[in-house]
Amino acid sequence: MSSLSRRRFLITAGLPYSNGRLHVGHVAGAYLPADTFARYLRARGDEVLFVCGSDDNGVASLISARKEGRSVQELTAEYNQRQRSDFERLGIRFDVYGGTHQPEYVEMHEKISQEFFRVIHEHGHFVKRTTEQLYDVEAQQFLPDRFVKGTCYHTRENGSPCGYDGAYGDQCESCGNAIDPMLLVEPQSTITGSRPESRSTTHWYMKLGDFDQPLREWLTSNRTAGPDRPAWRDTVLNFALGQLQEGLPERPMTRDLDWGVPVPLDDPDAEGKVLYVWFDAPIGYVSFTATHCQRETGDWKNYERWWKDEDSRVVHFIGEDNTVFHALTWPAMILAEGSHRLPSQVVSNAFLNIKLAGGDETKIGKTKVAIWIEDYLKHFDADPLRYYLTAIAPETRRTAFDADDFVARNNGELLNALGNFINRTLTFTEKYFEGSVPEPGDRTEVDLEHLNRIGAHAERVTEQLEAFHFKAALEEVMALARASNGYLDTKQPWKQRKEDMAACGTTLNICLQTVKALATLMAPFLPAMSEKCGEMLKVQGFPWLEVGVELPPGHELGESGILVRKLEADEAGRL
Ligand code: B3M
Ligand code: ZN
Repeated sequence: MSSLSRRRFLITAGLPYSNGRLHVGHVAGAYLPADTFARYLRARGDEVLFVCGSDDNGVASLISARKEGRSVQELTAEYNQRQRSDFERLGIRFDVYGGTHQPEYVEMHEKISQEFFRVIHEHGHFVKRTTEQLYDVEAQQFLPDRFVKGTCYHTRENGSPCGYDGAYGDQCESCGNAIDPMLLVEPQSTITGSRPESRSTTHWYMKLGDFDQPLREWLTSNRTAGPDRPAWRDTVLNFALGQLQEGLPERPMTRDLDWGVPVPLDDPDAEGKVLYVWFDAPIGYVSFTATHCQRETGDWKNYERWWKDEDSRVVHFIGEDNTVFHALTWPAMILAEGSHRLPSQVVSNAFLNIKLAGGDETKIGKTKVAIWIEDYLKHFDADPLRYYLTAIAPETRRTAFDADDFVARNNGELLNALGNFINRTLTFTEKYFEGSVPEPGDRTEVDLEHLNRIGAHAERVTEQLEAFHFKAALEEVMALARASNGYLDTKQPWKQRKEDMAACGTTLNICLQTVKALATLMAPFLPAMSEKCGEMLKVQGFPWLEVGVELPPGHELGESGILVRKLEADEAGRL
């Protein structure tokens, strides 16, 4: 495999709101592909920082805290911990996991967010406006964002009205458009359920339209591959360029709330106001990097090598409902601030539906049907979920998590193709070659063909990963596993053993080289299984570029063990 030079990647996955548990849709949408990519890059030897943390500010947490009758600090601290633990147990390994209002991160986060705001203000991209806003008389407060809901007034790309009646005051989760709460049809306070009245208040509006032209040029240039990145997904570009057709509107970037980052202006109108959560949340990526650098190097300013250096690439992984913010608003903020790098890639995935055993396919809902990670992990290992979610990844369109299919693929693919090949190879070697790598001997045409196949598959897995096609990359790994079973069946070492022990050794040697290659190639997707292979092969770590480097004859192996558990059909009912 060709060896490329060492690159630098700052990878982010959308910051989960710390007001609830994580479900499989979250994992499939952003965290798993991001982790897969980060693991691949680390194995390749690239310089990587994988950054995430909780989105603590804003109305979502306030609403949940109010519902649960406790303080928002307490609520967000709890969910920050629980989500962090879910990620850890799934093998999603961030280099830093912060939180925009968590004790160790909040100070840096406020400093950098306020600096962004001040600089954009100085550059003249805000306008202060006093307007009528929705006000809940009973609760005695304004109703920004999710404090109000109503019917969506947008028109879909196909020209039909959206009309979704659960649209929040910040965004319609049905059509993906940003919402001006004043335009919502039949608005209703989510605090008291009452119909709000309007009162006047002052806010800072960002003139996003100042960046229509540069954003359009930048996004259009991402249609084709650049020297250091593949073309962006059409789903992201079509949506973002579609929004730009009408030009971006002014958006208020401050709120009448007492939870969030205080507005850093010396202006009486700024009192009692905080930054809009979607203004400070993406800056979380930056501020968590800075806290990490402070911790690791003693100088937070070192964050700049990730965010400002020419040779650093920033890659955002997100769910589709966050596209508008990552492909338009955040880039506009970056352009307005002027010193940070635009993302090199925004990888967005569609939503995941759910089909529980014996049920119908439905959308995942917070209170309705979902497969919670905490529940899943009570019964199953992480890697089968990682396998399944990548195999059905909603990369270009919505797909469904089907509980029966999960069990079927675990047994039919992960166990039968991958697990069994590795298991057959290792137990055979243990039994007939005293658990050490046999001599390669005289390799026949069939043997050499199989070795070449490993190289060819490895090239294709690499190509697909570089293109952010995780599903296709995993399919290549599995294709190699199936071909390897085919090789084993063709060579029939159980027969060779009785006729020609040296020839049998050649076969097993090649099978063991294949196991090592599979362990290398599966590592980004199935880290626990790959690690287990490492123990069984007594190999520490699987550098990506050494996928074709062979285990030397005589190398002693560890003890073989079970790699994949067979699931019973009725276990689908546990999901
Ligand atoms: N907190 C996640 C969501 O919309 C949102 C992402 C912020 S990323 C800067 O569910
Ligand atoms: Zn809508």
